[in-house]
Amino acid sequence: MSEWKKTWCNLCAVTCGLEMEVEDNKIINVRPDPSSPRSFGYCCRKGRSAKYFVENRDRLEYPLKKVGDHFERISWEQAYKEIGEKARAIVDKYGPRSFATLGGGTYSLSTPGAAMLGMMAAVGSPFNFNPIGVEFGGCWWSHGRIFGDQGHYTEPDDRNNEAVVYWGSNSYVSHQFPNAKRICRGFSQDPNKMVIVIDPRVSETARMADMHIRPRNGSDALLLRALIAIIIEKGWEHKDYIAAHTTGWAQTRSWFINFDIDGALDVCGLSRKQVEELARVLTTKKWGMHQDLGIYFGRHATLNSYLCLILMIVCGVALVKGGCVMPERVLELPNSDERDPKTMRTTVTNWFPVLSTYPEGAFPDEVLGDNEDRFRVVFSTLTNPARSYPDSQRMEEALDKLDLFVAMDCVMTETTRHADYILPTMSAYEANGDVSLFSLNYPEVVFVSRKRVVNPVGEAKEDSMVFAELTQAMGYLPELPKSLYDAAEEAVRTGDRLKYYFKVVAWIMKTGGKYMDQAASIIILTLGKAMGSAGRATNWAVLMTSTLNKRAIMTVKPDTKKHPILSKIPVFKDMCVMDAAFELLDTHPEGAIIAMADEDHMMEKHITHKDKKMHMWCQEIEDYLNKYISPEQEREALTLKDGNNMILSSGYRFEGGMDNAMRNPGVNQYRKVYTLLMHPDDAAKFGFADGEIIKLSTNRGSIEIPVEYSRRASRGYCLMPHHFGYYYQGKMCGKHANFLTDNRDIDEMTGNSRWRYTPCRVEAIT
Ligand SMILES: Nc1nc2c(c(=O)[nH]1)N[C@H]1C(S)=C(S)[C@@H](COP(=O)(O)OP(=O)(O)OC[C@H]3O[C@@H](n4cnc5c(=O)[nH]c(N)nc54)[C@H](O)[C@@H]3O)O[C@H]1N2
Ligand SMILES: Nc1nc2c(c(=O)[nH]1)N[C@H]1C(S)=C(S)[C@@H](COP(=O)(O)OP(=O)(O)OC[C@H]3O[C@@H](n4cnc5c(=O)[nH]c(N)nc54)[C@H](O)[C@@H]3O)O[C@H]1N2
Ligand code: SF4
Ligand SMILES: [Mo]
Repeated sequence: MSEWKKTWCNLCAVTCGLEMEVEDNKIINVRPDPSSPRSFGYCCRKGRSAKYFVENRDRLEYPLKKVGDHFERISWEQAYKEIGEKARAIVDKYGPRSFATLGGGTYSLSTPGAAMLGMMAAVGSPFNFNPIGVEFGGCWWSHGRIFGDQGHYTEPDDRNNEAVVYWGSNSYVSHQFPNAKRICRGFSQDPNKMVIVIDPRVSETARMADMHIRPRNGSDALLLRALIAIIIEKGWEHKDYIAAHTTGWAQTRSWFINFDIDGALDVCGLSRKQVEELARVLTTKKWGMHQDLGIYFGRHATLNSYLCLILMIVCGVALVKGGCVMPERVLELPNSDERDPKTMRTTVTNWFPVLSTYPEGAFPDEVLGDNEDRFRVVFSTLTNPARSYPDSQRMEEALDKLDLFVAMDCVMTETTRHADYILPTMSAYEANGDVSLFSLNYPEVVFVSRKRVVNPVGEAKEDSMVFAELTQAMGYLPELPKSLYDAAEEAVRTGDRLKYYFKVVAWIMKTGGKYMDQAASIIILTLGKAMGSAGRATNWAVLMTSTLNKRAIMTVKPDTKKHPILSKIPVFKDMCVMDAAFELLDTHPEGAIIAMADEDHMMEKHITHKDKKMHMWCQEIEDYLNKYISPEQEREALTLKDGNNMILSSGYRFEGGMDNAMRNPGVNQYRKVYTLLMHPDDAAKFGFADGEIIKLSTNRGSIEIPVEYSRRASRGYCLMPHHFGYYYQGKMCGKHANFLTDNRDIDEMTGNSRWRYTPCRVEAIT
């Protein structure tokens, strides 16, 4: 007998609601969940193929220890004892700088981060690397400077926008917001709305655009500077808005005065008429912008993200209804400020964090350096940096050099292969309670506590539990008192979790606050065990400490019968509200709307500078503009050199691939997907036949790959996917794009990889 169960897709940040048909503990069918308040009965092809993610013949079932050149099965007890002792001895000898973590959360699974951050605080190391540093560094740094907060970023208000600009984003394929296909199509078909795409090639999204601007690859900085200069030249900037809500406009304006607009547009390969029309539309319509990897992984990534925000402000659409809004967050990470001398920088490359995360390109050099306190102990989870970080060769060399590398995953990967210990963790459909850091609906704040769909394989544990138990094994957390375990049992029995909460707080206070940072682990070890789920307990802890209620936007009301007194006392009312939200989610596997963004007070709520103004001017940006962004310099910088004859997009999204999570080749059965997309004109120029296997080289390596004639590529710009180069059942399928990339080819300001602009050489195999 089969049964349909509700869950949320784990394959991208959107986390669509899914229903899975389960028989004999196997997922046999997947369909979108119409009752999902997140995605309203929508899911994409990856979501429908989610069973390929779970069903993988390389699933990890038991803890493994590397012995010589192979792995041997060991018990969890042995794993914890050995890892705990070794890790602690190294950290004690070389100091906290020798410790780092990779991952800790993906776009769709974020709970493990709580216990992991606790462990890092205990060690005293801030060095974490994860997708925030991979892609959002420049964008969120810019938000930090302009709005004062790195953790909330602008997205289109697609219900009320008159136009949506996709800048360097192929959302029709890659999504990144709920119902992407429906929304792109809806805008495209509505005569009163516009889709504007800024992308050098005819992507699937560009194909449905009302206006498609095709700048030369890598020339976005010139385009942005010229576009804003045109707006100012015409006097089209929104003067009242700027006067009311910003500081620093006079200085910022000077960046665009006397700028050689025509020279710049000539390098971009665009006509002034076309860009003036874009400027006219942007200054007369309410629009939202979704920027993505064409910007984040492009040349001048941080500058471009910054100028996109300046553009929004100049047009008067930042933080206004129908313009660019900021979705609320249940979970928040601490902001970072590199100007604060207390912010720790990496030892070798001197990198700073953005929103508590360091740029991934720095990692290999922080291990391969010969300083005493180089990274020596690394724990990784929910990531595959041996493929997903730039420069697979250097990354693998670094992983091999570590004194102790502990990797967690649900499958054997190119990263786990380098570990001294591999710890098996559950897949999203086996764990309970997981959530996504991202809450992408607007104005609704939709949250979930993902429910178990199938039973875990072998001895797999939840990531959060492993971090909590390892923190104990490393001696950073003592054996907890029986009273806390009893209180947790009672909380589960009676449903009164607040009493338990106070007991935990009291115990932490009794120890002089020493274990404050370990609160998540303490809750996981006690309440998590009592609930039978570390994820659910973390989810509850996350809600209890969320700032949502302080923003006065919660729609969930506390159960006043449950806590007749507490629910009336302001400081405790927050907790009662958030606890009620947990209860609501616990009984609604499809998720629930727990709060509504305050659309009428966006600036007040989301600008955290004391003066509640947007700070437009920034010294670093001014210096950078002066140093690099002129037509002459850019023309020279964009000229191919060193024997290179094309630019490569090292990675792009197609429907059947999901970063490194879709490893089972079954998902792309009967499709030819491991190819280099090349414009037929280029292919003809080089004399390549469609399907011909050619040699593709960069300064870091060479691979062989079949050419695919495609009008989705643009002249001079070829694209290869980043979904290959995995071992499956011991055999490697294709090569990963990161065999060709350089971890030092990163944005100078915040360290994003330049993966959308990799100079390369294509040639026939002789
Ligand atoms: N199917 C699928 N969907 C996914 C993923 C996946 O692996 N597979 N991954 C998810 C993740 S983690 C992310 S971050 C998102 C990313 O989603 P996207 O950013 O939409 O993904 P890309 O395919 O890299 O598309 C970037 C676009 O930028 C364009 N571009 C390249 N160079 C330039 C340039 O110089 N200037 C401009 N303006 N544009 C340029 C490219 O032509 C391309 O159309 O996708 C998510 N969704
Ligand atoms: N060249 C190039 N490199 C890129 C990109 C590119 O466009 N080009 N894109 C970059 C981007 S935008 C991103 S976000 C990163 C992503 O890169 P990473 O952050 O490293 O994430 P993934 O590659 O998706 O790896 C996720 C890992 O987590 C495991 N995992 C996934 N779900 C679960 C689960 O539910 N349970 C358990 N236990 N394990 C799970 C998977 O098995 C996989 O090994 O890659 C980046 N790398
Ligand atoms: S859009 Fe993302 S979350 Fe939704 S079904 Fe596709 S992969 Fe899953
Ligand atoms: Mo990403």
